[in-house]
Amino acid sequence: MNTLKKEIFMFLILITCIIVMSKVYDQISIKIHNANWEHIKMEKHSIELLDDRIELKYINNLLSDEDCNYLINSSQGYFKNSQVVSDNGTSTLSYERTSQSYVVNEDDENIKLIKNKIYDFLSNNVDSNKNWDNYTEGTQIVKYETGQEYKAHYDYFTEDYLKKNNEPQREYTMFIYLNDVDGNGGETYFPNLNKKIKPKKGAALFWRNCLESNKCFTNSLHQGLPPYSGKKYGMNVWIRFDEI
Ligand SMILES: O=C(O)CCC(=O)C(=O)O
Repeated sequence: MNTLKKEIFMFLILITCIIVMSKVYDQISIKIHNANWEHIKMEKHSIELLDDRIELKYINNLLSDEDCNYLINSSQGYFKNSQVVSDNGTSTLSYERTSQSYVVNEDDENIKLIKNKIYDFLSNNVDSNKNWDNYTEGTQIVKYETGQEYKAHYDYFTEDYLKKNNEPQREYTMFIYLNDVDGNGGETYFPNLNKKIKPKKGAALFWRNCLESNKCFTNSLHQGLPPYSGKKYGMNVWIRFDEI
């Protein structure tokens, strides 16, 4: 082999080594990353019953800081003005809901891991035999800028809506706080229960909207109060009576 050939050969060996090393490094990083997610998955949440009339529960530490940051960061640039659903099934803008929202990409592997924590909660506390993925609507991230709000409303659908749109009723709601909100403001308020809950990163509220499709609790009336300073991020998981 002349010198030039030797140099080309050595160069190719070097490039191959770099490619192999970078693949090995990627695999190791993925393993470490997944191990961290697994570790976070093991974090223990605690549950406090706030009001038994609607089975309102406060779940501390449902999601980790890393989960919340991931959900917030991966939704940047996608937010649109939030809408409300009218009885004929169309979604419209409303002065009652001034936040922005975004339905997450359910195919994202990290989102799947986060959603598994929610399904674990549902399996351990509601029904261990259901495939919860089939009962939940697309998960919605909500962002409130200072002063934005969602006025008092129910999450369950009216009978009119259910008649016109052949869909199962919303049985439960889970609302997860994705950040801490500075000072006062940004609480979730249940006026009929006289309960005001302050957002805490990773904590969640969980309540029952209806006992049966047409037996819904007016005590589940709730509102998202406006943050007085900074932003509030949350995540809605609506759970139906039947598969959707
Ligand atoms: O922002 C909140 O605390 C509650 C949000 C809410 O009720 C909703 O998005 O339906």
